[in-house]
Amino acid sequence: MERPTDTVPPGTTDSDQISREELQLATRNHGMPLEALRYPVTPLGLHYLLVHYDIPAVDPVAWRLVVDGGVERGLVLSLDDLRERPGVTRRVTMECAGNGRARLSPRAVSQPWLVEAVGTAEWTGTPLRLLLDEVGLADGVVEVVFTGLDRGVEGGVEQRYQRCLSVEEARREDVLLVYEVNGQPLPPQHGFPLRLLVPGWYGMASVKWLVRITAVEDPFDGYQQVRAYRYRQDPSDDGRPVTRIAPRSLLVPPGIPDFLTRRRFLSMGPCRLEGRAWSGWAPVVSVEASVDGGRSWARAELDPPEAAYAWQGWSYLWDPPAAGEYELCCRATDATGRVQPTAPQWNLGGYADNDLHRVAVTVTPSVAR
Ligand SMILES: Nc1nc2c(c(=O)[nH]1)N[C@H]1C(S)=C(S)[C@@H](COP(=O)(O)O)O[C@H]1N2
Ligand SMILES: [Mo]
Repeated sequence: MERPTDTVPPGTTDSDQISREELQLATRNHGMPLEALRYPVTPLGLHYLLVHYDIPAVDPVAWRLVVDGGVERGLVLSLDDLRERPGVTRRVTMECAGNGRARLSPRAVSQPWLVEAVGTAEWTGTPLRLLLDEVGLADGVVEVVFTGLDRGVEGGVEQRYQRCLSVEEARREDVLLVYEVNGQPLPPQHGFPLRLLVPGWYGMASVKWLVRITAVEDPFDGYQQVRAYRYRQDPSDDGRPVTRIAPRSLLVPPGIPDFLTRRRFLSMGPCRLEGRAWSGWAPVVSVEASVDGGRSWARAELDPPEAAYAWQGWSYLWDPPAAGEYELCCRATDATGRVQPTAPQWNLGGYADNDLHRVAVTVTPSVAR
């Protein structure tokens, strides 16, 4: 579904051209090259990256985490204090809420993701819940606010990057304060020395460069909570908050790419299409593949989930009947019945656009070497 009216709301564009501002964001941040879908755990450096402002340079010796607000016993913790607490490692797929944004029309002028803002990592940290139990939340506390060290101006508002969770969500046993990824200390760009990890939610909830956790008795009204990350149809609409990850599946583009267009060339013969599928709401229960742009579908083989919030592998054996042009796509359904739509569901910020991943392929009698 394209936007039903022909007006272009503020902050969006209907131009086919990517602006210099979008390019500037796209060169600072980066997606996961789709061939990296082959790895169950994304090698560091291939995991997608999204940084709103600047990457802070943090001295780990001087760094402290402050836990304050409506708590019985406030705490100030060093990195060593956190590392001495009970540790857990979880395999979690993270995806940016703006993934798919650049395919919408009009599109929000922001990080212009196509489909590649995703990655899966082994995150190690200590459960937030244990820390909240230790400090003791006061009776009237409704939310917990997480503050990053990074500062910037967004929508005309100077701010630190901040997000909140309800007490219930913050006390989920799988929410972690993370200091390692794939067995190494967090690198600067992924939140060194400490980040929040909220499995199942879009990436904006997992605050990086964490310095403060504050229990609050009034709903938090920070920019990233009440202005950004809302599903809205027009700027006057308060919208609904963006929370969990909608189901999506991607496929490893088969064959070899054309350098500029990335159209694929594949020689005749059986080809195992493969990819990954995930949902933050529930496990994926089926993936279907199509080789005719979504007109007809066949059930793919789906691997069982390896961890509660990690993507699942899928594959489909395709034997092209003839040389020619094909459009491959895939579609995931999760256990709640949520399924990927065949066309975008438009919203102003370009969030959670999980319509089909389409890959154009030319099947040739043989590939030139
Ligand atoms: N402090 C802080 N935390 C942040 C952000 C940020 O800009 N600053 N970006 C958020 C967004 S929008 C996403 S999608 C994820 C990206 O995490 P990654 O770069 O480690 O993949 O971090 C989130 N946490
Ligand atoms: Mo994001």
